[in-house]
Amino acid sequence: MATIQVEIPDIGDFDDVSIIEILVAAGDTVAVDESLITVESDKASMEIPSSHAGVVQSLAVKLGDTVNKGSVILTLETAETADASTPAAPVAATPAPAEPVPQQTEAAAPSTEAPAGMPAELTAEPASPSHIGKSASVEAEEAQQRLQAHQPADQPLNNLSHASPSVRKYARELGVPLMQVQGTGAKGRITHEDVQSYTRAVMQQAQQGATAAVQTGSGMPGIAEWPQVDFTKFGEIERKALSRIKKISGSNLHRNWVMIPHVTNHEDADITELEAFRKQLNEEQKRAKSDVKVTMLAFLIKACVAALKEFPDFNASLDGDEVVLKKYFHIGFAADTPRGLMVPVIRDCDQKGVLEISQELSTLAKKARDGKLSPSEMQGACFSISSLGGIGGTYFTPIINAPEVAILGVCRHAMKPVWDGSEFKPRLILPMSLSWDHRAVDGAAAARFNAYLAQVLADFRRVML
Ligand code: CAO
Repeated sequence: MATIQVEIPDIGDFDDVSIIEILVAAGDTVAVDESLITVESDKASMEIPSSHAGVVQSLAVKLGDTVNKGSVILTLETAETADASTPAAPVAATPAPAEPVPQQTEAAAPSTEAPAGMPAELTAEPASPSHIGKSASVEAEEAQQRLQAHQPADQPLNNLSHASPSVRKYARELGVPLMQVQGTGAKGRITHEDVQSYTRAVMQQAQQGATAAVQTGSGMPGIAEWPQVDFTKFGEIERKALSRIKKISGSNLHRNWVMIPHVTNHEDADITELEAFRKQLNEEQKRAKSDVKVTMLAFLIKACVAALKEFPDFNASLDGDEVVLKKYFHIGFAADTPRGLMVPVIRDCDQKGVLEISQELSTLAKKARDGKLSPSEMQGACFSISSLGGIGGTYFTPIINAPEVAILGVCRHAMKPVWDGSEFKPRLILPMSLSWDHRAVDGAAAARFNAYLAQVLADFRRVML
């Protein structure tokens, strides 16, 4: 243990500089190179870093004091043996009125991310190497050049901000453009509080904008405001609150539709033999007094598992610059319930037969309709199917259920004349629509997926391949 006095080091051609910031207090633990105070001359401001690590015993200076080389800043208790007094570490000068420049220390860094709504060109610059050894005038010129790069054409270059290096560092880390901050300190100096107030105001504005955009569906540049209509002018109306599920699924669907580049490929599957087999299976189930009823959806789930195995890019999720390929086969299915749309998930469909899947399908569909699905029964899907077959329609565009990359929509099958090369034959045709995320897969893969799926449904023995 040793007690040392940390002094102002040789700071070059600067005499009688004023202390404009004290960055530590008695009892603080400081690391080597951690800034202790900020001093300012009429040419530049600079932070004085600590030469040693230790605990601050007492401060020998106060705000506004004038100091020179050798002035004692504070007394430090260190773990090492040292001379009774020692100058602080060497420092680099920062021209006072200039663009923020990186410092050597990492003090006071709550976040490195720019707040939402900040223009990208005004966010933090990557830190550059130390400035030690450069003269204040060279730094001033470099800072001026950096400033020019960011300066909007209509703003005069002499409109420079007045702030200490630590405030500049803080602003840079938050992505705050200092030129837009109103200084409330002495002589208009920008303080930490000014940077915080600016950030708070920008965040509030961004939040208000986002809320308005969600409520009106607009707020994006170039998109017209949502029409505000007094419907009572045109006839009688009734207002009903949206159900909780409608609100949740609505905002998820909106996000997925807006954020995923959807493409939908349509395909017809000949399910003549499969439907005959399904009917036969249900007869057998009845005779066996089983309560399991098999619908086309159970076969579709098995056929989709076969297609996902064949085309693993569809059994995937995007995660930043990576694709997550799943080795499991959990399939979600859209269920229409009185409260709104829900998507229960049948797990490990590759390990289950059509009868087991049918059983689970009807249990989960009933639970969905009764509002009894647990969150875990709606999680973990790799791929979803939306079947409107029991209702009607031909083709539609299902919305992908993020973070999945594809969804299959099927409509009502119909008997159609199909040319077999010599004559038209009546065949039962199932219309299918596959929506896929163009970031994850491309059109050729989607066409192959659909063609394979149709082949499997036309000859279900292929599921075993
Ligand atoms: N073509 C013709 N008939 C079909 C068919 C198809 N593709 N698919 C099912 N059917 C028949 C069934 O065989 C059944 O007929 P029977 O009663 O004569 O046997 C009838 O339609 C009703 O089937 P179902 O709907 O009860 O069962 P399912 O397994 O086909 O579907 C479920 C279950 C939960 C998916 C369905 O009830 C449902 O909710 N579908 C709506 C999904 C939805 O809303 N999608 C849109 C999402 S985007 O808003």
